[in-house]
Amino acid sequence: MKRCVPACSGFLLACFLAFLFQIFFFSPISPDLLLLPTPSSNFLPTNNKLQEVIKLGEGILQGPEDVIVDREGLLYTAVRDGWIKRLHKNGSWENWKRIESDSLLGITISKEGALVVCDAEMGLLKVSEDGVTVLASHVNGSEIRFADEVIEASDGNLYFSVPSTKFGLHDWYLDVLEARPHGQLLKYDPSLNETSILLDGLCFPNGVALSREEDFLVFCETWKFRCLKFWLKGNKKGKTEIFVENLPGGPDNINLAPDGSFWIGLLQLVQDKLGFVHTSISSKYLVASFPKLVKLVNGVYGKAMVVNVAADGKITRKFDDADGRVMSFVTSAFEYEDHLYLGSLNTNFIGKIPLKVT
Ligand SMILES: [Ca+2]
Ligand SMILES: [Ca+2]
Repeated sequence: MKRCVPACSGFLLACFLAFLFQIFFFSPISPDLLLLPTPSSNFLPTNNKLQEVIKLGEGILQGPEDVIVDREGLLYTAVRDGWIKRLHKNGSWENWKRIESDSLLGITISKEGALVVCDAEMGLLKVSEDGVTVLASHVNGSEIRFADEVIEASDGNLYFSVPSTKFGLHDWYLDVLEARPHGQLLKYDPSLNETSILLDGLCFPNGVALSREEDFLVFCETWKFRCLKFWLKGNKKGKTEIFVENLPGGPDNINLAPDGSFWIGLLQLVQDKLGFVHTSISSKYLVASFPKLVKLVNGVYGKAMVVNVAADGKITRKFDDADGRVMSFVTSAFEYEDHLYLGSLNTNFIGKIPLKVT
């Protein structure tokens, strides 16, 4: 019995060392520290307005990540089973086109009326009545694995984001835990059928929008809690500057509003009280090794928030669901005819709220 004690403790010590070895040397991440937003006047009070949404298409839309309305008033969204569905003005839903994919993300409408779709496996796709065409699948010889959001300029150029060249859509939270810049902003030029890298080394670039005058792009760096401007015209052409920072959540998709402001879906990236994980390298190693811990730390399923940011970068309005009772993981907000349409990766409907107080 006495001889068993040192043998047992030796065995336990060996197990513990093997566990540590596994966590540190076979980790999927090589982490850096992450700075979380600091409470400020940017953090408008909680109003739980997103608990009052009208639910569109409830039960038939699994994870409608993005939403857009075309000139005729048809509303489009792409859902997890690969269907692009559209809502007619008379209130009926149509299964419009299907793509063999569970990873359709951002969508936009092109001038010619086609839908441009980001797919986190195949790249940038064009979907029209004629079918599906791959516009961009490679850049500089590398596969585009995680296209996220796209916007078309009036000259036909498409600007789109790749949040991470290291992690895919289903491992996106590992990119947050790693907190190193693996993202790109890309441009697809249809006249040359060519894709190029505009910016590299970005911190999870997600939503992309154009200003009303198309003089700059705004793109969101999710785990930097900020959106940046990339100038397309004028004497700052090619330069990048901060549009809005220290947002009260990680910005996902962004859409231009009719008044020139922007609507941004904000993600609660960390569960309340678990922020310390992002400021401790060893905690990051530990969490990244266990998918259940990753899910526990990730806060996106517990809250929803959208903000309106004026063209000068000031946050003017905020709607939220502070405990995720009706909506959580709201990724997108699109304004159309005085209503806001809300996409989410964790609902089975699109939320709709009136913007004018009657
Ligand atoms: Ca979009
Ligand atoms: Ca997105």
